[in-house]
Amino acid sequence: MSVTSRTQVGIVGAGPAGLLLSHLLALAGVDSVVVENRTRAYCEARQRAGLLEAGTVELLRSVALGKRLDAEGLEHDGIYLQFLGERHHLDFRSLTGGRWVTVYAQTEIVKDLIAARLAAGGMIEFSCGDVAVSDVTSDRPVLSYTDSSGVAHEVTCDAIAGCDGFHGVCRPLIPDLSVYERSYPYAWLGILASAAPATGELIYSRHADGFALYSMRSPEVSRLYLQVAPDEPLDQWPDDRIWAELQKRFAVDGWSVSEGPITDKSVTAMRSFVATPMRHGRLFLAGDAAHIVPPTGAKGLNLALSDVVLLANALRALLKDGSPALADAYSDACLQRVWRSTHFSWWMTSMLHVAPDADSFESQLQLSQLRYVTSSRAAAQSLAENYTGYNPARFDL
Ligand code: RFL
Ligand code: PHB
Repeated sequence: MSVTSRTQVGIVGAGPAGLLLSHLLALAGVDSVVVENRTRAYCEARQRAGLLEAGTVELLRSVALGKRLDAEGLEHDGIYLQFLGERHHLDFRSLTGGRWVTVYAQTEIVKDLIAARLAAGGMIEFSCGDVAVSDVTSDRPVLSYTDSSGVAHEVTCDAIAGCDGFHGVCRPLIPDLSVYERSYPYAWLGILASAAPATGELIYSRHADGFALYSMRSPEVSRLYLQVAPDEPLDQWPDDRIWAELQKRFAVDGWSVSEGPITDKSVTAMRSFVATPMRHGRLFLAGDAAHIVPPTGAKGLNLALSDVVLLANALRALLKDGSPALADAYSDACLQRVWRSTHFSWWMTSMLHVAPDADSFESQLQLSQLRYVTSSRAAAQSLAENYTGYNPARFDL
């Protein structure tokens, strides 16, 4: 026996995509239920992205999610690119006519969104089991799950949003899916450290021994990444070895990485993945459920949130005005942006990492490209325009 209920949009996944969708739909007067298989604490602590495009910041501000972001986010005017032991600054504001990026961790966005939804009486079911979706080609698709106290539920919906990430249950429900993918022959070892960052802006460093990225979470917390082998065992990386490798890959005269206790350590595979179409009947995919980019371009979270803006506009038109045009255009509209970000992320990744089979010809091409980007205004402008967010999606308030 299941408890039956009704909502307009059933949302699978309480990551940034699912939570923001539920928030935007509520602003548009559309009901939703979010079903998540992890605990709230797990969702709020999962270490992932840190960098928001200017358009993502503007979006969050425009829908009353900017308060803590404005108080605690760190606005950056540019980044550094380092190669051959020299550090070069790219000033995004002057290159793009005023655009910037903001460091504000995904954990904080997720906390803000959960708090906003619960304060508005929104329904988020955490720690669910047996999450399943059916009847997606009918007008009444069904979202079913077992809640944290063991009670089975069946929610009849008008549409389902698959915001359940790369390993979710929704993407496999789309028949005749075309998949485009690439695995990169390296991974990132990421650490979080209680150490004041020694840099005001992110440093992307290409070193002969591999890529390294210096990022941060706050004036007291550093976030750093090292290129490692794809199957690298974490136990090969005691803290001392990590710091020594970081000092080497970021070395410039008279400067060093600031060290402190490491509070989190993990290895992330690098992959590009695009699945199309992103819609089947009344099932719509958004975010990592449909596409993954390697993190070098800092695009994954920003892309997930842009999908959601387009999806919220489309669902409002479909469910409130009975107009299917935006829903019909949804997949193609998302994919244009997805492919731009996929190209940019691939380009940044290929320019900065050292592939295990790379020869000296490839190294020279990378260095030539880095010299070009740091000496030609047109080349730097292209990087800056893509990095700060090309052509942001707008939510129809
Ligand atoms: P998420 O965050 O994976 O959320 C999906 C949610 O669905 C739940 N789920 C299910 N729920 C119910 N039933 C099921 N069967 C379910 N299966 C899964 C999951 O538990 C989860 O809560 O996807 P979403 O919302 O699409 O968000 C995407 C982003 O998380 C991701 O793209 C970014 O984190 C990528 N990324 C970065 N993006 C940026 O824009 N800027 C960055 O600086 C950046 N850095 C990064 C990153 C990702 C990284 N890793 C770890 C992959 C740095 C790293 C290291
Ligand atoms: C991060 O702060 O986690 C981060 C920043 C920029 C990237 C990837 C990750 O390109």
